[in-house]
Amino acid sequence: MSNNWLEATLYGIVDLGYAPEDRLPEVTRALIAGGAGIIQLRAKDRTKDEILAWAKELLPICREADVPFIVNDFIDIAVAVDADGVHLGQDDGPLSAAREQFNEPKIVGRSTHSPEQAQAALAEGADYIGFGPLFPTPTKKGRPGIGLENIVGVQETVGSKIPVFCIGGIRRDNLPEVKAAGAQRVVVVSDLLLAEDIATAGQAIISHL
Ligand code: 3NM
Repeated sequence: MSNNWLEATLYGIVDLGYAPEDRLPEVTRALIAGGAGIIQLRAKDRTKDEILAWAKELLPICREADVPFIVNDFIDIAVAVDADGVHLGQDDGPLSAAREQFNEPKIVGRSTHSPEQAQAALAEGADYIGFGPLFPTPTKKGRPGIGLENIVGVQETVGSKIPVFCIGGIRRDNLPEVKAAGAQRVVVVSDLLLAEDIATAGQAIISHL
């Protein structure tokens, strides 16, 4: 895997809350065609057997496109399929523990919800962070929006070292506002996955960043 993903401005998530499970390869290809430079499989409340099977199905699609394939939450599944990395939340343990389970360097990302958490993830050795949710979002229920005011600061401090992907409630229609607040890279889940044409929607997002 190359380091091209470090330039990614759009992070695509194949989220089983929106993507129909019989169309995951198609959705993955469309996200990549839309310009997603890194792809994550996210399947909340699904069995590990299901997630393992989907990961095996999607990994080769990402490999062929030289786009890293990241598994959300489950280090063991990421290791089992030889994914390109894992994404962990605040409660998913130290990043070093995840890194130790891979027998070669892999991408380890962390969700962060405040500037302090963003700094801590950098200090802990995260390869990238998610920063959000900027706005409340049904995709991640029960979390307040953190707003736009800290993006510039996190972008300058953390974003000069590792990619910072703003996330949470970002849509094509509020992207100008998010960009004006300093975001350089974004994760867009529902607005992309529910778009009539995912690839075209992805390209539109990238062209406005
Ligand atoms: N993580 P949408 S917000 C998966 O802040 C996720 O860590 C978040 O989905 C975080 O683009 C979020 O549909 C949901 O709002 C993003």
